[in-house]
Amino acid sequence: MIRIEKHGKTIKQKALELGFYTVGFSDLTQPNRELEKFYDTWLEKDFHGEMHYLKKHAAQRFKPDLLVQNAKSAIVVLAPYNHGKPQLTSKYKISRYAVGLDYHYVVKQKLSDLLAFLKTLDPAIEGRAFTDTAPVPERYLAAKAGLGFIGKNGMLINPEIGSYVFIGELYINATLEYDKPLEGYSCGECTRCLQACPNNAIVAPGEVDSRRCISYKTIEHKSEFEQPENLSGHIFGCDICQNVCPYNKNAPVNGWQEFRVKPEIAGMATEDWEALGSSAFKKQFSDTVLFRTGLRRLRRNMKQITKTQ
Ligand code: B12
Repeated sequence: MIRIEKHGKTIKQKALELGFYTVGFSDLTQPNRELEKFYDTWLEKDFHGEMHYLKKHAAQRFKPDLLVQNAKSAIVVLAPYNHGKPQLTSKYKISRYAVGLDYHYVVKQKLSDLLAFLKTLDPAIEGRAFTDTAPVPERYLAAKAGLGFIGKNGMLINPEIGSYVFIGELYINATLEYDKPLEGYSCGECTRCLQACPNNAIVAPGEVDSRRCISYKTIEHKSEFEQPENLSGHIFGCDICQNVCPYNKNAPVNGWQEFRVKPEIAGMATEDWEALGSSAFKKQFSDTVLFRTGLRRLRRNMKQITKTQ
């Protein structure tokens, strides 16, 4: 058994030095049946829509050993991306998390640096870095590590900086002294997010039916739209349920530089988007999350917005 409790402080300090806003430790060895049931029920209701990978890899999600041999702990971090509402030339809206560099690479790189640091403390440490890249219950682990609470919009909300944060984690084969969930924070009586969602995607506090969510419709939905869809002007992602959240009202604009709006995105006029060809798309956007979704879906979304205006 590898025990690194005595290095807990040093590890946290290193994570902050790397730029993470906050960091906490979660135990991976205690299954949470209630959480598993919540997830299974969510899938049974078909709330995942066409995201078949969520069902296919459901077993791995609650068996950390299937991702990292002898997984004992998750070191969970938050990477802020808030730079305020993106100032875009075009009428087409893009959510805040998508206007800068692709976070999968940016956050994973810093997590790899953290893992390299852990290995200097004990060469026997093995681990893997994730950020939206594997079947990991990221919001649950972040809440368990005391980094925030789950809001009615389903988001992990940090009471100090709100919810415009990515969650990342290292699964490692060593034990640590674990953090406790935050106490005393909640949404209270507030239901602004439930009311603001144009498609009523938040079907119950903390429960999102993806198929109704604009983020899902614009990014994950694969085929043409069968019926007129209200995308509220978004061609990629959606921030409505976060924009109205009081915890984000005075959220500091402390996003990482990498997540600043790319000039290529800010400067694109509506006509530029509509005329965008595949080679220019690749050249300008291959380092963003827009590229993963592809130009075909973006064009479909533009068409839908124009049609329903
Ligand atoms: C699939 C997915 C989506 C889907 C479904 C979203 C959803 N709400 O379930 C779609 C495409 C709609 C989506 C949209 C967005 N996503 Co997304 N998405 C994911 C992904 C890959 C899996 C989420 C999932 O499994 N959902 C199923 C539900 C059941 O689980 P969950 O949301 O993870 O967590 C719930 C449970 O854990 C439960 N819970 C927590 N603790 C406990 C404890 C107990 C005992 C119980 C019973 C339940 C419980 O509460 C949570 C909310 O319902 C994660 C990455 C990951 N591996 O986790 C990113 C992730 C959740 N997404 C993220 C982001 C940024 C977004 C968007 C903001 C992007 C955008 N601007 O368009 C929106 C937000 C929409 C919203 N309000 O949720 C971030 C969220 C960061 C944060 N602060 O919370 C994540 C964590 C990626 C990352 N690494 O940063 N996403």
